[in-house]
Amino acid sequence: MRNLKIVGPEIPNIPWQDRPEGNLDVLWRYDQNPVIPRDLIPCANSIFNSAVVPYGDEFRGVFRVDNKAREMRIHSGSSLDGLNWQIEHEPIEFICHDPEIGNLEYAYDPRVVWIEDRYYVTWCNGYHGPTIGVAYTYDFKDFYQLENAFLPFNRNGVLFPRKIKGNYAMVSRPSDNGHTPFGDIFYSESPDLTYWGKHRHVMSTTGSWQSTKIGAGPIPIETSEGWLLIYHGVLTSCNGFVYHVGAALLDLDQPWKVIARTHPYILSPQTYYECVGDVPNVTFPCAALVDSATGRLAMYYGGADTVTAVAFGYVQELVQFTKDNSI
Ligand code: BMA
Repeated sequence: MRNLKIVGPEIPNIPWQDRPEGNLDVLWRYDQNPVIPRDLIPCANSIFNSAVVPYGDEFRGVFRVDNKAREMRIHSGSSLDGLNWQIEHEPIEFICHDPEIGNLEYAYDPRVVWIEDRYYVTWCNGYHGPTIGVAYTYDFKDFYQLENAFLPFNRNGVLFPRKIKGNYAMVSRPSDNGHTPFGDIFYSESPDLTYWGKHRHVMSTTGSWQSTKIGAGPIPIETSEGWLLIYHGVLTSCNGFVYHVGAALLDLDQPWKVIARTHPYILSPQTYYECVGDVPNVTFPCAALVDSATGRLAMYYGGADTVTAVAFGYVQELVQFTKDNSI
């Protein structure tokens, strides 16, 4: 994969640690994990499933904070190095044209993406059940909320970083109002981020670690071999759901066409902070920084619905691994 072309910004100061000697995995964990402890800000019960982006030569993010009333909220945050974060003590209060939409019930599992001239945020938004909230910001201070993308019930709405054939594009996971014991990934397009259609099926569940449900994780990464989509896959064990991480390659022009998809997982709950917490055995990725010059990737994921952790890898190796180990 030496000649792989990666589309995206260069991030020379991307958080990084070399693969530990003897480690043969395609992703390896930061040895100072978790980077965000559950109690970083006073109101927090837990801070996890959060999204970060480069911002000038700094970093910004939107963080899932479940507060001590166990309400799910999202907060803005900033960092000089992508590892040490300052998170606002108050949740984001969206500026919204319509109180019907702006009336926040709950917000969780944010994703953030730069498209053309601004950052967009999507998240699981309570509107008579979970659906996909959409907002934009220029500065991570003022956030402007748009229409919800879909009817309930839906989760894991993840925008592509550019329009595809002139339309905004999103993958999502239709679900139910509870903990959803099923779920495939679908693709949709919109000319204006208000009206969504051209719905296509992308991937179903298959065996083992991705047998109960799957959902898109970080913003898809554009490469010359296709969109690299990191996603979560869930197995139902006799002790509940187990959340793993996998990867797929999607066609660049028709992203509902799957080119390859990992048979083994690429990360699973194995460390203390992934196995022990409010919901045990969860690795849940919501963001990936990629330095297009080197292919270095820093993936941010929630551990056990409690803390935020980082794993590293190379996009070139992930693409090769996905092709070599496809279902
Ligand atoms: C999903 C979402 C995630 C969570 C996961 C494991 O349904 O609610 O936010 O990490 O369950 O509890």
